[in-house]
Amino acid sequence: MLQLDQTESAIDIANPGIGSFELEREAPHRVQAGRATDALRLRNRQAVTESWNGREELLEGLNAPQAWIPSKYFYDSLGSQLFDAITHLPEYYPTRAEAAIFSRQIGDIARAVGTGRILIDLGAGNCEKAAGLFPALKPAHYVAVDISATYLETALARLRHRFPDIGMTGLGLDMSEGLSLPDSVPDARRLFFYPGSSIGNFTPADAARFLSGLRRQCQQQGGLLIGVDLIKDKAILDAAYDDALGVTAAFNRNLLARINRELGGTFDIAAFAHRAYYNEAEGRVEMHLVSRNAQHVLIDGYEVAFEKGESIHTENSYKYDDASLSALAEAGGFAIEQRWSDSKGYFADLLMVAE
Ligand code: AVJ
Repeated sequence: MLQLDQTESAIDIANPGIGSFELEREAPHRVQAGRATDALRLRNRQAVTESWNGREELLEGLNAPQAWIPSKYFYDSLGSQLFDAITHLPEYYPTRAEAAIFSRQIGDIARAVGTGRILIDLGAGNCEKAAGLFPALKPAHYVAVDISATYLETALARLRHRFPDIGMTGLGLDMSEGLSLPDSVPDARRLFFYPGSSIGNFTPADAARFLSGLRRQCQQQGGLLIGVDLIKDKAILDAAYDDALGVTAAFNRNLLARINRELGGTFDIAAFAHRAYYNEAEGRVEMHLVSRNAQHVLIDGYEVAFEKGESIHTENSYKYDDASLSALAEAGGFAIEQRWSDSKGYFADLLMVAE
């Protein structure tokens, strides 16, 4: 357990649960910024090593008829940086398409959303997407939520200095276990921000459940600004998840490297090939790691065997169209108020309001 001395009382670190942390400070305290960061880094290291609380889930998944690994495990420090690199790839259009929407249509978005809201950023990462909206949306308070606490901590520390008037809260937690906001977050005028097509990792049924959860955490004036990737030509989707440089392959294989690093696994990383393709029937891109030969692996003393050609399913990335989006909003208790898209119609951001 991390001990905080009295000089750090300016930061209130609660412990909402194993593997999560909370950092909150209403105004920047420049003198103590360095110490505050050190304290959080310690706390975070603990969060990272505890994040495999699903080791049984992992072994069960690897032993299932279709082996699988939950995609939330992509995002350790290296994984987050590899994903960041993906967003710069020529083939990976979603990040640029959404950035174009946010830059060209920001006036329109700000008019629809309104200012002075409690902006709750779900999967904040480096917080840059939300920060880009601050000048137009002028949020009263910013709550950054991310599974990678280490990444979040650094980002928030920087952001505080750039926007000293916006109160900020950091929450390092796994949202797939349900989102519960601390009492310190005001419950009026909440605007959830869920950009980047993160919703695509959920099956449509789970996505609807996730939205219902958000609906329960906001009042009638509550809203959701959400980014979704749209159904398009299979060749474009295939390339976006199987780039020429092999960065997505590295991102995918990092899962195995992470199991080796953190759980003492014995995966031969080179013995698994990256495979990604758009599954038209399911409306999703699937990522797999395919065993190049018959092999077995030890994880913490447990043996897992793979046949030649057997795959480990590592991610689903669902793509939407207007019909499936309307169905999603309705199932989650929201109504679509406005929809913005990029010039190619590759990506959409929607303002959904609580019904
Ligand atoms: C972060 C889940 C939106 O599905 O496009 C990118 C993750 N996986 N390349 C996506 C991802 C492979 C990404 N999301």
